[in-house]
Amino acid sequence: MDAPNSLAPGEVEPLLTGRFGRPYLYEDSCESSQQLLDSSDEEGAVAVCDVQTQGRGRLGRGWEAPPGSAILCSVLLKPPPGRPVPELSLVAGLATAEIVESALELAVQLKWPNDVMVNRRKVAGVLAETRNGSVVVGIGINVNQARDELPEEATVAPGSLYTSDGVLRERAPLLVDLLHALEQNYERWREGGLDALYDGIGARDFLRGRRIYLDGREGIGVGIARDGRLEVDLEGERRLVESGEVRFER
Ligand code: BT5
Repeated sequence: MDAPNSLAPGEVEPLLTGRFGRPYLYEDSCESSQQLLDSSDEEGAVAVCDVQTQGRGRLGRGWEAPPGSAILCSVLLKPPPGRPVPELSLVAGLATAEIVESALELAVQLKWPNDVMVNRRKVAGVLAETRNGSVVVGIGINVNQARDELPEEATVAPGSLYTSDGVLRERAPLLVDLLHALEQNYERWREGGLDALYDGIGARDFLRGRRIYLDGREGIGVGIARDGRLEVDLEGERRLVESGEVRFER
């Protein structure tokens, strides 16, 4: 790609439009951007790494991306006490889906609880971790990886924006759009809870109507409930799932 493709502060900070991204902490290489923030930082502080040596997924899993290819960022949030933290995965997932949708001009779906899907492939993932009453929300978006640069052993088949439409992109404008969308969705969630975002989430529900597997049983995804849980139908038994992993038929 001819265009500069750096996420260094000089490329990103001049483009920022809102509160999120200030301060903007950047490292060429780090273990995980999740480790660069803690509750002493102000809300909206963002950490970005060009490459992570120990990128984290959920449930002790890893997150991998070659240097310079992806967006790997963490955002510090200070939600009001008592608010359900897992909802923030959906808040951030929706923001990610919205900006990927605008970039690709393709439909983007949310696979509960934290995967962003294009053409049945996972192009982004979200990880929400609590820190002393604050929440560090990590977002990884596969931007310019070619197919052979995506992990081979993945629970959900991976894709990138590049494998979706063949376009190599500058990452800085995408990151700035992401921070803007996240700030807007987070403010709406703070005011009105998940209900305020439900239309956008429900309309992109990947598992709705899909054959799924949960705890060794087969069923159908009914959909993301208004409280953020996933409703499933396991051979006639309705269940609301709080957290965990739901597999689907490829
Ligand atoms: C996630 O976990 O999807 C959350 C990913 C969050 C990553 C961001 S990057 C910035 C911040 N800093 C971090 O250290 N983490 C956050 P999960 O649903 O558990 O998915 C992890 C699984 O996805 C792994 O077991 C792999 O199979 C697969 N995987 C790893 N890298 C991937 C990639 N780049 N694209 C798609 N799938 C991947």
